[in-house]
Amino acid sequence: MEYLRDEKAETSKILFSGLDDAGKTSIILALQREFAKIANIEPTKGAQRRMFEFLGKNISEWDLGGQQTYRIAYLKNPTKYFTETEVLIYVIDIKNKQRIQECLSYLQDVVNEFRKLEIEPPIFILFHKYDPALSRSIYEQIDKTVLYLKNKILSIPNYNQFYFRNTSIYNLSTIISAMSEALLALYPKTDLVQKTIYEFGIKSKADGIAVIDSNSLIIGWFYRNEGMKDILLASAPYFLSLNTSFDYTEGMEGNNENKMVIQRHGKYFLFRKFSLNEDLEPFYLLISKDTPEINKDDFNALINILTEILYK
Ligand SMILES: Nc1nc2c(ncn2[C@@H]2O[C@H](COP(=O)(O)OP(=O)(O)OP(=O)(O)O)[C@@H](O)[C@H]2O)c(=O)[nH]1
Ligand SMILES: [Mg+2]
Repeated sequence: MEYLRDEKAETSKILFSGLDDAGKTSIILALQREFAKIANIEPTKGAQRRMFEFLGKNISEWDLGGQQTYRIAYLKNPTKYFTETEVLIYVIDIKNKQRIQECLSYLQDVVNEFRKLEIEPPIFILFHKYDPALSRSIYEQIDKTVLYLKNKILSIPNYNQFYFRNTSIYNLSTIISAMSEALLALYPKTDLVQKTIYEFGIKSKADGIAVIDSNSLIIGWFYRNEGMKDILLASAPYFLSLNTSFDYTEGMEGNNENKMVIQRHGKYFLFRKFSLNEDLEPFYLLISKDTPEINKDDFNALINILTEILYK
């Protein structure tokens, strides 16, 4: 892992921006399943940086506190804050109609900075606080605001890199899929990985598959219907937590296969740890199927192909 950490070219910068109170830090904490910290969250002071690894790349994550004084400071010093951005996550509190114009205006400011810096990173617009179980009239209102914002944003001239997602920290799968997609935008080989996992899904007669990394980010998936997708995305991080709590048995290896199986609705959900490269963090396969086994040869073939794609 060390040789990668030293390699500057392997670091990608991902920026979280938006107004104060939008939910940026909450999203970052939700991804880490730090729900207790979200309960006591304070406004972020200035830029908070964190490094983590994703698919062998170092990701430098910048959480730009959104209070007005900070926003002004970032715009005054664009080379410090916006330079070399490879992905922007722009978070909008979709429930706060009063601040929609302010929100659009700041997005425009950020896009202008990108233009000046001559970069055009993909911008993932998160319509955030799109919480589950709201009343119908609230959803109707929110959907109207979303539509209005989409139109406005798509009419920003000469910028064609907008992607829209609805998210809520109360629906973890929305956070995980939006963040995974944003990070996968950094990888040219994403389609190949996806195709490989898809083919493995068909071959193993799976109902669904999610391959995640140790931050519960999804690197590839396969599912036969949307319901299965939601189950897999929502449960994968909890399988990961459960797996970590059992990890103390690692000292007793022997025939420890590092596999967990749950039976539900006549289906089996298997969770399995695997490595593609000894120097890097492991990955995890979550697969739903009719039998509690995975064909060893098919699984080994999957590992070989993924290694080939990602590390050769
Ligand atoms: N209803 C709802 N509230 C949320 C959601 N995500 C975050 N919040 C709340 O929004 C408030 C602000 O969240 P933060 O994560 O601190 O917002 P921020 O964008 O980091 O704010 P700054 O650091 O000031 O820029 C907190 O009270 C969170 O509990 C969500 O999905 N739904
Ligand atoms: Mg914050």
